[in-house]
Amino acid sequence: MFETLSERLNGVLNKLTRRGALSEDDVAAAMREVRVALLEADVALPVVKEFVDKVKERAIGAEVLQSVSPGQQVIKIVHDNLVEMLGGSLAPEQTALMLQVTPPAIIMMAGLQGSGKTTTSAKLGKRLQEKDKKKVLLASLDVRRPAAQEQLRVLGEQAEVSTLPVVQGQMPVAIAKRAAEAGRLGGYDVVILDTAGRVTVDEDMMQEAADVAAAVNPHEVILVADALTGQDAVNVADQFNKRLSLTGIALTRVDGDGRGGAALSMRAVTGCPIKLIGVGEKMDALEEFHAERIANRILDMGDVVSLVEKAAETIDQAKAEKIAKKMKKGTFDLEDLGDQLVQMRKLGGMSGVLGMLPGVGKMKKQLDSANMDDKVLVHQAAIISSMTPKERHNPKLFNASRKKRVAKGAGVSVQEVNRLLKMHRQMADMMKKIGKKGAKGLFGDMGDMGGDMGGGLPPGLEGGMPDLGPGGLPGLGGPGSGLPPGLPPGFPGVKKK
Ligand SMILES: Nc1nc2c(ncn2[C@@H]2O[C@H](COP(=O)(O)OP(=O)(O)O)[C@@H](O)[C@H]2O)c(=O)[nH]1
Ligand SMILES: [Mg+2]
Repeated sequence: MFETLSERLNGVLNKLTRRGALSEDDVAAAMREVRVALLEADVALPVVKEFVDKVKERAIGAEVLQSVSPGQQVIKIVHDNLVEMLGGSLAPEQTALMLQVTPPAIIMMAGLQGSGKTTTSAKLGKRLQEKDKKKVLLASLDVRRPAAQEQLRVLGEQAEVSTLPVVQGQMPVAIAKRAAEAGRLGGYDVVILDTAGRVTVDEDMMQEAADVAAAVNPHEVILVADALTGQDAVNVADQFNKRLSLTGIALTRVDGDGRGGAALSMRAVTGCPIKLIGVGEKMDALEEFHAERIANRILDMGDVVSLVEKAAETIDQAKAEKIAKKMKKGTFDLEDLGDQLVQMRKLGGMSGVLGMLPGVGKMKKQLDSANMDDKVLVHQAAIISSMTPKERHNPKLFNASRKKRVAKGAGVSVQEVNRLLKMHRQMADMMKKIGKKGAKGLFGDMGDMGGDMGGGLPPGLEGGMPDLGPGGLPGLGGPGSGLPPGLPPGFPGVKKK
C-alpha cells in the first residue's frame, strides 16, 4: 500500500538530505515536487495546497538544529504534517470505536455496493471477538440482493461470529430492531448491522439508512469506502456524512492502493476520522487506523524523524538550562525574553502554550478576547529586534529618545515599548525570586505581575502549578511533566484576576 506515493516522496526528500545548506529556494523547489507527488497520488487539491503551504512555512521558520542537516529537518516537518493530515491530532476516543456503552453497542455499516460492507462487518466482528473479547452478533439488512443475507451468514461462520437468523420478507428497519432486541436478550456486547448499498449514491439508499439509524440509534455509523476509487471515495463519504452524520470511516482495499489519495484526503475533506482499514480479502485483514503508523509507512524515514526529535529535545533542554542559570543569577535580559517569545510562537502562540496546560481549554475564548494572540508576540519580538544588543543586555539605558527610536523601528507606539519593558522588569524580578525560592515562588507571586494584556490566570493554575518536577521551572517541559520540552518559563502578561 502507498508504494507509489512512498517512492516518490522518499525520492524527493532523499535528495534534500544530501545537501549541506538549504536556501528558501531549495525548500520551495522540493515542495513543488512534493506537490506533484501528492497530486499524482490523487490527493484532493485543497488538501495538497494546505499541506505544501504549511510545510513551507514551518520549514522556513524552523530553528536550525546543530546536529542534523537542514534536509533532515525538512523531512521531519513533512512527516509531522503528514501525521496531521491523516488526523494524528485527534484524541484516541475520536478514532477508536465507541464500545463503552450499555450493551449492546450498535455499529451500523453503510456505503455503496461492492465497497466491502459485508466483508468488513464480518472482519470487524471477528476482530472484536478475538482482540477485545466482545460477544458479537452480525445482522444483514440487505434485502435487495437475494444472496446478500446468505453471504453474511457464510462469512460469519468462517469468522466464527454469530449471525441473526434470516426471516424471509422482513424489511430493513424491522430487521434492525429485531437485531437490537436479540442483542439485548442474548447478552451480546456488540451488534453489527450490515446495510444494503447501491451502485451510486441515491435517495432510496440514504433514506433507508436514515430510517434504520432513526430506529435503533446506532453508537457508531461507519461508512465503508473503497480506497481504490480515490477521490470518489472521499466524495461519497462527504455525501453520506452530510446526511447520516458518520462517526467514522472504514477504508477498504488499502492493500491494493499504491497511491493513497483517499486515505490522505479523507479526514481533511470530510472532517470524519478513518477508524479502520481493510488490507485484504481474508477475515483477519482489518487494522485499526493509526495516523502515525500510516505516515511512517508512507515516509520510510523513521530514523531521520527520531534523530531530529532528539536534536530538538537537546536544544530545548540546553536553552532551558541556560535560562535556569540566568534566573538564578538574576541576569534575565531582553535578549532572553526575545528567545522566549520565539519559543512561544513555535509552540503555537500564547493560547497554544496555555492550551497545553491542564484545565485551560475553556479559557481560550477569554484569552482571545483579551488580545493574547500571536499578534502581541509578533509585536513584542519586533520591538526587541529593533533594540541594539547593548540595550537588550542593559534595559536601564532606555530613555525617551531610545524608546522613540525602537518604537519607530518596530512600527509600534511608545506605549507598547513601555509595556514590554515593564513586562520584562516584572519577569526579571519574578525570576530572581524563583532563583531563591524555587518554582513555587513564581506562582505565589504571579499576582504581582502587571501585564496589560488582561487575560486571567487559567483555573488550572490558580491553586499553584501542577507538579513542576525537579529543576524548577525549566522542568515544566521536562520528563514526567506531560508538557513538551522547552516550555518557556513565565508567561508574559498573564495576570491574576
Ligand atoms: N483486497 C481486498 N478486497 C476486499 C477488501 N474488503 C472487501 N474486499 C472484497 O471486495 C468484494 C466486495 O465486498 P463486499 O463485502 O461483498 O461488499 P458490499 O457490497 O459493500 O457488502 C469482495 O470480493 C471482498 O472480498 C479489502 O480490504 N481488500
Ligand atoms: Mg454486502
